[in-house]
Amino acid sequence: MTEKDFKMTRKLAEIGRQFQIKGDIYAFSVIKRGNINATFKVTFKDEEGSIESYIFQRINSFVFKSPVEIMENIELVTSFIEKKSLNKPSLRFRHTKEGRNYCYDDESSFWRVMNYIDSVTFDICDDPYIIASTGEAFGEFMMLLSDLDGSKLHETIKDFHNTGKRLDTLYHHEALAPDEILYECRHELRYIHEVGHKARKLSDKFLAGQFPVRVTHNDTKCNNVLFDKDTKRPLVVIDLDTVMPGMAMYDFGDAVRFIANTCHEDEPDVRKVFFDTAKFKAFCKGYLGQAKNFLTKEEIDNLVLATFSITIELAARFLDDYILGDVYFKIDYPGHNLVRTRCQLALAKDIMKKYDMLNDIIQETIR
Ligand code: GN1
Ligand code: MG
Repeated sequence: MTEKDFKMTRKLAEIGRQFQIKGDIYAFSVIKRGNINATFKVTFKDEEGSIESYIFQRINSFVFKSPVEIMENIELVTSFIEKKSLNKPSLRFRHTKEGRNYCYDDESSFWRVMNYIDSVTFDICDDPYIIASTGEAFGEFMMLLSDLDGSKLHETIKDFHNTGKRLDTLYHHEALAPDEILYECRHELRYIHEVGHKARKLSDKFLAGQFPVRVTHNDTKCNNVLFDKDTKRPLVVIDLDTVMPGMAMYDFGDAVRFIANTCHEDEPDVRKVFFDTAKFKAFCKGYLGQAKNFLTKEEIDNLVLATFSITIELAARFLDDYILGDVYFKIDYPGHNLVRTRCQLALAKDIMKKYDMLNDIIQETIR
């Protein structure tokens, strides 16, 4: 065992004790998913030899300034869902002796622990059945929460999907950036300025009270749905850190931004990046099957604009982080955030090209 692994085992064991988990650590591995938190699968063996696995997560306190509020939101949402969705596994968080669903380690890092659900996830997905099931899972998630009073939830990251504010932040940092960075990002910045007014339209209208406030997930990537290994049916929606009051349309948009991309979110060769209409159609079938029962006509008519808008918003966030020196998103190599930006912009341009066709698919699906 390396020195690093030894230290980590000790740390995880200490967290496990705080959450009253019996036994000793038998194995652990890092789950390399997500751009923000650190996630581990940790397996314990107790005195009788029985083995149990858990998910341990260290919360990124730079991104999540009030993690206790996040855990309050999560408690509310998971218990609300658990009461309604019988026969399905649910996310259960461990509690400390004091009854808290979080703890701190000796370095003041914030930790939480939940049950491990044996399952598969998909980072990229070509199977229309899985894509439709992902849509169904997110549609159902929102339907289950449709009668939860959103005002009970904390807005854990203020202005998270306020596209106008995200763009203004980028423009502000652009004005302060050194010339070589501005030169390097000139094409990306030019395009974002060109389409910014269109991309901010929906979130401006939402802030003016013109769309319903719903309980939304706010990070609807397909790898946030766990699937049964054998039946390939969706089991449960995970990553509830950003569950907040928000726009339904953006949850849809964020999901198809990710799942209908022909490539990964950070594909360096943008010539390969397209918005796949067949994947989009499959997602719409699953999602709208659930969501057409609660979305308004105006929301449905704006789903494609929402897709474009959130893609531009994310591009602006990646670019802003690149300009600031990668302070927010975890990166695997220098320039990673610029690569992500370029990939999202290539996707946004293709969405624009296919705009009318995508709207037709939506109208056909609800008919
Ligand atoms: C971040 O860490 P992860 O993958 O759950 C980000 C999302 C972005 C996503 C892009 C709290 O999510 O908003 O869409 O990266 N989450 C936060 O991959 O900023
Ligand atoms: Mg997330």
